[in-house]
Amino acid sequence: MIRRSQPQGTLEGFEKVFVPEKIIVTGGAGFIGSNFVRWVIENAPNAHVVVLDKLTYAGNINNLAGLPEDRLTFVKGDICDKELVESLFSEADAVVHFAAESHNDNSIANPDPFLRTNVEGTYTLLEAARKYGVRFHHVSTDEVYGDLALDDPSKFTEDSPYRPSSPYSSTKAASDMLVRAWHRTYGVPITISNCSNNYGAYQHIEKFIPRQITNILTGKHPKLYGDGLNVRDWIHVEDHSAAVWLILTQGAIGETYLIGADGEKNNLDVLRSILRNMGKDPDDFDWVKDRPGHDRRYAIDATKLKTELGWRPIHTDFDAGLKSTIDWYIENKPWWLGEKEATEAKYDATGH
Ligand code: NAD
Ligand code: TDX
Repeated sequence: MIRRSQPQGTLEGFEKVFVPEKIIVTGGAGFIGSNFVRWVIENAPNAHVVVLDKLTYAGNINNLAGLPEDRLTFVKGDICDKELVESLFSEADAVVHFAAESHNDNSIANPDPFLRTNVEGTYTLLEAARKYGVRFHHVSTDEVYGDLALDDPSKFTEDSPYRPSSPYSSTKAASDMLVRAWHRTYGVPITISNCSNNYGAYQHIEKFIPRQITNILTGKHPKLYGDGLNVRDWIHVEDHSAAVWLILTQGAIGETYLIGADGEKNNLDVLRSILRNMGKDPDDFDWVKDRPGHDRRYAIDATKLKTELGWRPIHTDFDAGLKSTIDWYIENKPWWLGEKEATEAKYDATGH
């Protein structure tokens, strides 16, 4: 049964579980978006998914290959295209908004598309949600909270202050603020999630883990920034997808939930695990110059998501998840090989 959300945006008078029948997934041809689409098709048999994706360098239509055509509609387009967005929203119950420029290093080299897609794009979607009363789940990042010191015992919570460091994270922070304001001022029925670093299949090879795996597979040295001691809180992408679905369907309107799986590891340890799992010498990598403004440590306290919505991660063995991710890149060479040269050329230009 469709529970169409109302502009007042409270759960009052509504059933506890929101069951959308037609969901727009922006950025559904990207890494996490396509995983979420697969997750919905496998786990929500009554839902029809409409993917809206511009197919930038990071989007790949093949990420959705093999999914049933009667459950999925693909629309190639820009989230900044108001007319297109309105035509899709006029027929949808919910939107799950993944589309973004997502890579910190790219944002440092050229912030322009980050402002446009992450800020103006989110604004365009919010206006359409306001017009058509569409439930809006905004997918964001823990990077909006800045970073923590290595010796700080605390973790990010929903109450941590916003302190973004990079052009990427500041545009994501701006988008979170827009979403909150559209809820408070116009009553758009929103939820927000801020997740930690994802890993798994279909992740673009510009990102840390797949870059190192594919460097090894093409005879290049892995590259480690700075002193290698920066900590990221790793979560398997399937655990992220399950959490987003839970928040969309059972989260309280207007609320923010942090998503993380207690996966803190420093980059040096992750790289050595990759090298070990691929039968290489654990010191066989290059130290390269640090990222400007490089966040030191991220760590998520997911207590709210666990206690209020009962979420638990399934992929709790990082080494097992890493092994299956390595296997995926070995088995799916045609998926990434054509991108490798251009991706490394971008890094060469910045000394990374
Ligand atoms: P990605 O770069 O792999 O995919 C982004 C997708 O958005 C691509 O398919 C791209 O074509 C599409 N896109 C970009 N600009 C668009 C536009 N203007 N209109 C329509 N589509 C457009 O990103 P990802 O790693 O899958 O991240 C997805 C979302 O999750 C982002 O919002 C990101 O901020 C957030 N997030 C990512 C992580 C992570 O570890 N990767 C962690 C937390 C949150
Ligand atoms: O070659 C590399 N060597 C290296 O040491 C690359 C590409 C990265 N790094 C370091 C930088 C970071 O400390 O590894 C860490 C992870 O880097 P990225 O994969 O670029 O991720 P990060 O900057 O942490 O951001 C990611 O997590 C949060 C996603 O890209 C964001 O979209 C998400 O919001």
